[in-house]
Amino acid sequence: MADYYAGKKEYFPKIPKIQYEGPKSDNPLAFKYYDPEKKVGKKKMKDHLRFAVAYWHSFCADGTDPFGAATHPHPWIADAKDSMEAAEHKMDAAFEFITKLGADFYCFHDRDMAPEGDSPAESEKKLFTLVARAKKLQKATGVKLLWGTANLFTHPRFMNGAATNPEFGVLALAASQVKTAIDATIELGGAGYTFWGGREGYMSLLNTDLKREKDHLAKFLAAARDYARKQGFKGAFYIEPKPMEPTKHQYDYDTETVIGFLRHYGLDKDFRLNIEANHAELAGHDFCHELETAAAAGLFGSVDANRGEPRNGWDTDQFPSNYYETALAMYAILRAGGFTTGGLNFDAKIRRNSVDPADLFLAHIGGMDTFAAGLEIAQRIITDGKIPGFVKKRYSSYNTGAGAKFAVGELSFEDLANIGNASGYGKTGITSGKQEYLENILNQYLLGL
Ligand code: XLS
Ligand code: CA
Ligand code: CA
Repeated sequence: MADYYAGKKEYFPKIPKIQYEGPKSDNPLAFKYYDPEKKVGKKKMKDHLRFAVAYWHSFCADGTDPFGAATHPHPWIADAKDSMEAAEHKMDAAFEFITKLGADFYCFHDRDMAPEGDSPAESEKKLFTLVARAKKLQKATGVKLLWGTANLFTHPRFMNGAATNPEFGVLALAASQVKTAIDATIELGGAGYTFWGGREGYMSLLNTDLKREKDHLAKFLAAARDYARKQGFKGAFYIEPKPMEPTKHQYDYDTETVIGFLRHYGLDKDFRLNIEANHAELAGHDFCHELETAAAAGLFGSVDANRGEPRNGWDTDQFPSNYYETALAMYAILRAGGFTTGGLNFDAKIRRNSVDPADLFLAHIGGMDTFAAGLEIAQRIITDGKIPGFVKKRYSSYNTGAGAKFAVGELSFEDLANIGNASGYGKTGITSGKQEYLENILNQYLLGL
């Protein structure tokens, strides 16, 4: 690590390596709950949480919003002679940041890492120049790639979609881009590859053949999978649901919709869900609802860790700070068996007016602490056993006798009706759900931090 910094320009010179100092620390640049080596249950915190920094928000976004100019001038592009040198400096800054923060992973889009060229071949060359640099930096720092992806939404050619574009030519260009992004992901040892269908949806049904577009999307995904597997990629493919924005309706609306789509097209063996908290909210769901839904289908994969602003109807991508939400999320994740290829990717951006150089660190520290606290609380729920025990007991009438027979499909509908007729109404079903009792217990865990 010392070698890595030797002789290099530092982009965050005033920031030391972030350390764990515990809940009583008043050092803003220290972890209060995230203690990477601490064991929680059977694994270390860092292995449970697998934190990743998102290249796009942290090193490309500059505070621009639809109403105003950039507010985050990036020092790493200021002294660059051209866009390739700027991309190199940005990468150095990114690895310095990730290393000082102590996150183990990062995620990127092709166009975050390298600028587009004048032809697909030139774009590929540019990307691979940067991929070679990233490979060296990964080796020097120990930082790993959680997943790669292709940006199929920024360029005007994708205004009518990428894999769902009514023009075949655009779909083919999307394939060329995804092929290169998959190659880059493989070269960097990525544990996964994500598809977020930014413009895979529609603005109006008056100009859209919905069935054809979904069929094309499925064919595109299957072909991309086959290519990656042929190249030896063993990682997971993720679909990231989002209901809208930038389109009015996206085909990967929410987790349940994506599960139906994957199963309908036979893609559920290779594809998993990458669930984003803010997108869950836009779909009208709790974050933990989306996680539980994916886990129930055996398709849970990875997480884009952020939060929305409940009073806004758009994708604010804020850093997580609500440990009630992260506790319930980690409870779902632990019960799903935890992460294998996936992790917690901070798909989040600092606010437009967060203009101090330290703000990017503070945002990530807060996000990591919030998830570490969530993990500890989730583990407490499981170890203490009251809540899972209650749920188990709630369904216990399906464990023996006729209930057990029903659960394995051994009773006909007439059998069921006969059992109902024989039992009569009585007080059947008048049983407390105990929600308030359970909420009070959860609060005890939360406050006992
Ligand atoms: C945008 C998405 C995007 C994906 C990756 O809303 O969250 O950033 O995570 O393309
Ligand atoms: Ca995301
Ligand atoms: Ca988002």
